[in-house]
Parts: sequence; C-alpha cells; structure tokens
Amino acid sequence: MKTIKHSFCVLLIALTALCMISALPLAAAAEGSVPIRGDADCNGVVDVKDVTEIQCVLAELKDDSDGQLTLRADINGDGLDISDATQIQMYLVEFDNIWHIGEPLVQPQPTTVQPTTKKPVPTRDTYDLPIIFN
Ligand SMILES: [Ca+2]
Ligand SMILES: [Ca+2]
Repeated sequence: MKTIKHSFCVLLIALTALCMISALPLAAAAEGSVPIRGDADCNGVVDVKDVTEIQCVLAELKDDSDGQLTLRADINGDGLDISDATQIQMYLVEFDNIWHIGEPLVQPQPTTVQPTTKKPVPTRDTYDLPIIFN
C-alpha cells in the first residue's frame, strides 16, 4: 500500500512538472515579454483564433485602441487589414512564410552614432556648375 502511495506521489509530481513546463511559452507570451508576429490574441500561439481576432477588430466588434493587436497582427506593415488575416491563414496551411509569422517580433533598437575625431571632408555639390573666368 505504501508503494502505491509513493508511486502516486511521484506520478503527481511528474505531471505537475510537465504541466508547468508546457505552460511556460504561454506564460511568457501572456506577460507580453516577447510579442510574436501574427499572434493577435497574444496567447503565444499563432492559430485560427488570431484570424478571428483580426476579423473582429476589422468589423469593429473588438477594440484595439491601444494598437497592441495591430502591432502583433499587422503582418506586412501597411496597417491592419484583411490581407493580414489571409497571410496568417496561408501560414497555417504551410505556405512560404515570407513575413516571418510565428517568430518573435523584433522591436527596432535605437542606434547610437559613435563620435568621430575626423573632420568632415568637404564635398562638392554635383549640381554646381564650374566657374569659368575669362
Ligand atoms: Ca494567438
Ligand atoms: Ca497589414
């Protein structure tokens, strides 16, 4: 009897650990730490629910006043429209993924310009006409 209890406890601990590991990507996405391109509902997975989410926003059944859904779901960068839903559908049926759907959305990083000690070389405007003295 004691062996059965022990086995049950080990099984319960293993299942709990498995559940925690499988929930990690969803938890990370839910925190909004790594937005995924095409993940309109921000659940960490790009699926047909994201297509429905886009359609609901386009039909004004859902609000996206903060623009976060558009940020994640605007696949081609021209604003949220029905072509974004179409691109996600094509991704789901494994067409070429030219828009990197399902990959982490890379935010543009600010660039810094390194200071230079060189004096700038004067350049001649190519449209200046040469001066001719007689
Ligand atoms: Ca999703
Ligand atoms: Ca778009």
